[in-house]
Amino acid sequence: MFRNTKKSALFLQFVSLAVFVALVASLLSIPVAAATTLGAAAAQSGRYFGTAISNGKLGDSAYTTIAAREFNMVTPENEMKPDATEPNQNQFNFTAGDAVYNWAISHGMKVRGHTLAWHSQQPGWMQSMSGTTLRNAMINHINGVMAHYKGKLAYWDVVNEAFNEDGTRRNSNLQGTGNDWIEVAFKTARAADPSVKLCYNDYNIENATYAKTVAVKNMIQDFKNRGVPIDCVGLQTHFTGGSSLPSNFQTTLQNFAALGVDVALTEVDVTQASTTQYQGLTQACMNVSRCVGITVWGVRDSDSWRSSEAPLLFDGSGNKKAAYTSVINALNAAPPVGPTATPARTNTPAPSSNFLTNADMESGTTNWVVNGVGTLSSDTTQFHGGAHSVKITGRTSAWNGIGQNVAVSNFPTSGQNVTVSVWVRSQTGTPTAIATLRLTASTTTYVQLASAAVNSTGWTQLTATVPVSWSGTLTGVLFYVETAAGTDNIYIDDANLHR
Ligand SMILES: [Ca+2]
Repeated sequence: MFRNTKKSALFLQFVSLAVFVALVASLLSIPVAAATTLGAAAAQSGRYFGTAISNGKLGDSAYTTIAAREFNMVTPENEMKPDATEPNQNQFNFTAGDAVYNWAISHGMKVRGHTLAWHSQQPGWMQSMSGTTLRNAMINHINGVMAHYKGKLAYWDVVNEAFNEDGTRRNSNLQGTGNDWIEVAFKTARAADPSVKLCYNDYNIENATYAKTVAVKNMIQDFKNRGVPIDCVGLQTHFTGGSSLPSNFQTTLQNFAALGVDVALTEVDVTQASTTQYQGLTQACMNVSRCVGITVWGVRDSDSWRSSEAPLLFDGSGNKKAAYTSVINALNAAPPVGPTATPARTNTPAPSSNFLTNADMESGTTNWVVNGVGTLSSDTTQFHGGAHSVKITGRTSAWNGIGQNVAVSNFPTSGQNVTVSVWVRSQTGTPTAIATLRLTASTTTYVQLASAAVNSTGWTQLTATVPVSWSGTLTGVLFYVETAAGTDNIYIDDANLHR
């Protein structure tokens, strides 16, 4: 067991020296060596740099060599669109989507899913549908595709391009099913995979005062106000001659971020790859703390849907263009993340939507899990709201309880406050109920959120706002309700956990 003691001691000396050097370097503000790839440069400030990847080009080694070297996020260019994933109704096909996904994962990259509900690139059978039939087909499509990729993706573009340039809704067959189709899509998506961030994606929403931008902003504000789940906005950022980088681009990003959503540039390409526009769009993202990353829509100019305009960062021969240099320099100049970095956010973010799904327990025990030992059941004799609660019986330890795994992505930084509210009732007795978060990072941390004595004659609310901190990379979050010293049977209902 102690065979490696000497090696360990040497290693510790090395670590001590490295820590000392890093400390001196930080005290003297010695710049860190600039990263030499787009992905590594973006990662220094906690962001990603991605590209669209086409399954048909994965056999092109010049293409895959650049993509594997430069990027750390992948968006399948066409392979997860509705016509690709459900070519015949209720017959799903993930062959091409999986090929891109597997290529990305095998190269250490994350994946943005694109896209679930869109007026374009619908399969033929869907194009001819309308009304309730289409609405149900959309819901079934979201459920079918998201089930396949459940827990695997970083983001999903749930809805794509739903607005006209004048800010009205696009007159699509989906819009024809009712104005609530977008929120139904997002609610369906949240229930299908609570672990993935859900985005609205559109083009020509880069200018803060443009009617379409304002309309999307108003929709997100409305969703936030009413608790419709939405986590992010994708600005496609296709800059053409008639639609180039607006001077208020950073304001646009800040306006969206102020609503409590992540923002991302999702499909960037620029006519003739203008260096000033590429520098400006990158800098705007770096200046907004919730701008989480940039994706260019293709690797080389020859891979672009606008290839005649040479809009990307690599030429057709795979050479880095001047725009590449302006982008990587802006990425490298962004303040690094870490304990010494100054938070760029100055305003308090808007409250997030509820991290918990089936929070009213009206869908039985769906998404609720046992922490430790016990049995969950959907109870119709006791409920705080609706007609159901979730009950746990058979606990053998005080820490056993009713829990739900929460997406790590809901906790972007350590030290933020979360607010909890959950209603609890005992079957007998008056135990003290405790709402707790178990955080899995470099060590496991338990954060007691709220506690109260509960009883069998009524419902008691546990509520509080508390900071949540951990060290290292957060890999798991479990919310659960236990009792302090006993194995009581308890009911919970109407749970809410949000930032
Ligand atoms: Ca209920």
